[in-house]
Amino acid sequence: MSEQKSRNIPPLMIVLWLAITTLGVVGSLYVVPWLMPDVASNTMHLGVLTMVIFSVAAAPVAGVVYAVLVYGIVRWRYRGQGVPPDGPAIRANGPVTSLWLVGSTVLTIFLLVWGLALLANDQGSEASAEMTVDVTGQQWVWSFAYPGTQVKSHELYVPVDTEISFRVTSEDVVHGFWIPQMGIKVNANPGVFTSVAVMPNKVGTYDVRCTEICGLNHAVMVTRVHVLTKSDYQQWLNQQPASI
Ligand SMILES: [Cu+2]
Repeated sequence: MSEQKSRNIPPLMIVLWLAITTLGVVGSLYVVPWLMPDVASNTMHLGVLTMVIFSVAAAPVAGVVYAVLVYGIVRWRYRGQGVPPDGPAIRANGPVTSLWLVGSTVLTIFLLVWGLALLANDQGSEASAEMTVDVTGQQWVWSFAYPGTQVKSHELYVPVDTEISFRVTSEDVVHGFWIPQMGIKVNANPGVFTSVAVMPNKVGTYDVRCTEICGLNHAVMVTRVHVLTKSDYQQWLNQQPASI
């Protein structure tokens, strides 16, 4: 076998790469969103979009790995006796090493820029929030208080299309306040307040879960968040007893 011939990428490997990459792209576009929770805020929309775009970007890389693996198993299997001889070192192959150096540089810079742009664009804050809800975790229940009122509840109620800041703390150990469908999560630490802001954009009932292992019943430290229309929310607030 000549030196020149061993440097070429076999056509079958390119066909395998194209097929696996296509499969990966189709899977990223259709399977990834299907695996993600419902989308109930713009924050979550951007989260799902990021998952899809990063999966699409990863597809050609995974394509290279599996194409070389499958091709190697089929075509490069050693059928002789004893220890197989080494092939030519890949580092000596200029086109292949340049391709992967340039490819991975472009990919990582793209992921970095995308991530930073998203972070800068989607930072809800207490400053711009239209209302605040106090969230308290304790073993093993969530409590919500609505400042400016005497109302407290164990299921969360919020109005739609309103930027809400959650002021989160804990009565005992570290808990984690998570609303999967809104794409927000922040630790609930005893003695301090952490905050996270979001604008729910879809009326419905979603999950509140604890994300820090906080003791025996951590797994069942769940409740619900009801996103109501603004008038329904006002009506709910007015119907509550002064405190519980
Ligand atoms: Cu927990």
